[in-house]
Amino acid sequence: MRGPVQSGPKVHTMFRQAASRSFVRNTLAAQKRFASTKTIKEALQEVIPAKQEQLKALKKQHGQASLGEVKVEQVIGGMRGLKAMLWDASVLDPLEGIRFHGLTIPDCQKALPAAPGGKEIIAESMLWLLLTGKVPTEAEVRQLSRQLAEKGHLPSHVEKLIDSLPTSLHPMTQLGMGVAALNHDSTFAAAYEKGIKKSEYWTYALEDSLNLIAKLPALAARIYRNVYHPGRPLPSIDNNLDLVGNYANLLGYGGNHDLVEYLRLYISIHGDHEGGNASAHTAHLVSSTLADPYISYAAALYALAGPLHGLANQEVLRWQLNMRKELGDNITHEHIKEFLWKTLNSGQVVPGYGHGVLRNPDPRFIALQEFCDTRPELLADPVINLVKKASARTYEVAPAVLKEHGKTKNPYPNVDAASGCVLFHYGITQFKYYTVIFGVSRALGALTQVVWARALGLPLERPKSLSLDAIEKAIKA
Ligand code: CMX
Repeated sequence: MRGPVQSGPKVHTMFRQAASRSFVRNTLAAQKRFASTKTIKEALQEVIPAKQEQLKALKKQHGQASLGEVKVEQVIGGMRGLKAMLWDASVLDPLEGIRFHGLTIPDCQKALPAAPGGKEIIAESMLWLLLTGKVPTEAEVRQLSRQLAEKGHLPSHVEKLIDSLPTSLHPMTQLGMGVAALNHDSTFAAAYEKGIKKSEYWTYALEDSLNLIAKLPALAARIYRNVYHPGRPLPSIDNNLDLVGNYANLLGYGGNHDLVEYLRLYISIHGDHEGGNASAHTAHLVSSTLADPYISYAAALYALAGPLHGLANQEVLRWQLNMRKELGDNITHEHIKEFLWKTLNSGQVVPGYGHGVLRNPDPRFIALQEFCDTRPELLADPVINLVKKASARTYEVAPAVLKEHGKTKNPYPNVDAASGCVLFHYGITQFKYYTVIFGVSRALGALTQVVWARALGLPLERPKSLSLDAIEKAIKA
C-alpha cells in the first residue's frame, strides 16, 4: 500500500477517501456493536442490589457475631491479621496469594480479554472484574477503553500545576498533587454541595473514579516527560487504544510491543491486593469521610510512596545495582549471600522481600518472572540475572539468609523484587519513577472500593484507640 500512496497527489487523495470510507464503516460497525453492549455503569448497577441485600441481612442477623478476638500484639503491632474492614473485590491468602473475585492471576490470564494483538491482561479487563465481579466480554472491554480514552486529557490547570513544579520534586509527590488538583472537577463534590440522596452517591463516585483512572496516564506521563525528557512533545491520546497502550505512547515507549505488554501485565496485577495494605486502606479511610475520589486517592498515593510499601520497587533496583557495582558481573551465590548479610548487619531491610500477609513467594512476582521466561533477551540481561538467572539469582539465596537472620516472618520475594529490573531493561531506567507506575495501577482496586463503599452506604471509619495505660488496665480487669 505504501508505494501507491506516496506516488502522487491524486492516488494519495483516492487512498485517503477510501481509508476514510472504511474508517466510517468501521466506526459505525463499532458503534452498533457497542450500542448492544453493556457499559461498566450498567453492569455495576445490575449487581449492586444483591450486595446491598446481603449486607443488610448480615447486619440484621449476625451483627453481634464475633470474627475473633483482638490481641494486644495486634493493637501495638500494626493491626496484623485484625479482621476489621470490608473489601469485596480481592482476598489475599498467606500461602496462595491474591485472588480477584475468586480468580487467581493465572485464571485471570486465561479469562480476561487482552488488547488487540496482545496477550496480557489489560487494565480495563481487571477494572471491570474488580468493580462488577464479572468477566467482561471483549466488546465490553473495548467500549470501556474508548470511554476512558475519550476522558483521558488533563484540564489546563493541572497541566500548569505539574509544569510549574521543580523537576527535583519526587515524581510520587507530583502525582499526588496532580490527582488532588483534579478534584476541581469532582462531580461527587459538586453534587454533594447541591444536596443529593445517599442512594445516589455511588453514581457520582463512579463518574469521578472513571474520570480519574482515565486521566492518570496523561498525568503520570507528563511528570515523566517534565522530569526526565523536558521539552519532548507529548502525543495526543488515541481513542482506539487501551489505557496502558496510551500510557506507553505518552511515555514515549509505545513502539516497544514487549514493554507495552509488560506494562499491561504489571498494571493489571498490581491493581488490587485486598484492603488492609496501606494505600488501599488510606483511600478507604479518607473516602469514608465522604471526601471525593480524587482527594481520597491522592492520600492513598502518599501511603504508596513509603519505602516499606510501593517505594520498595525503586529501592530494590537501587540495591541490586549497588550489588552489581560492588561485585561486578560475575556474581556467585556466595557473593550475593555476603551482600545480603552486609545489608542486614547494617540494620537495613532487604527490599523486595517479606510481606505483612504473604508467607510464600508472591504470585505477582512469579507472573512477572514468567513474562521474562518467554523472552530470552530478558534472561540475558545482567540486571535481570541478578534477580533471576540460575547461576546467580538473589531469589535462590535470599530466603535462606533471611531465615537464618531469623526476623522476617516471610523470607520470600514480594512483587517489588522483580518489577523494576524489567522496566530498567526496556529503557525506563529512572527508578524514582517506578512507584508512579504502581500508582497508576493501584487506582483500579482502591477506587473500585470507594465506589462500593458509597453503594453499600458504609459509614465513617472510626476505630477505637487505646493508651498504653488503658491496655494494661484492660488486661488486669
Ligand atoms: N529484610 C530485613 N528484615 C525484614 C525484612 C526484610 N526484607 N522483612 C521483615 N523484616 C524484619 C522487620 O523489619 C521486623 O523487624 P523488627 O522486629 O526489628 O521490627 C521483623 O522482620 C518482623 O517483620 P514481619 O512481621 O516479617 O514483617 P512486617 O509485616 O512487619 O513488614 C514488610 C512487612 C513488607 C514491611 C517487611 O517485610 C519489609 O520491610 N520488607 C522490605 C520492604 C519491601 O519489600 N516492601 C514491599 C512490600 C510489598 C508492597 O507493599 O509493595
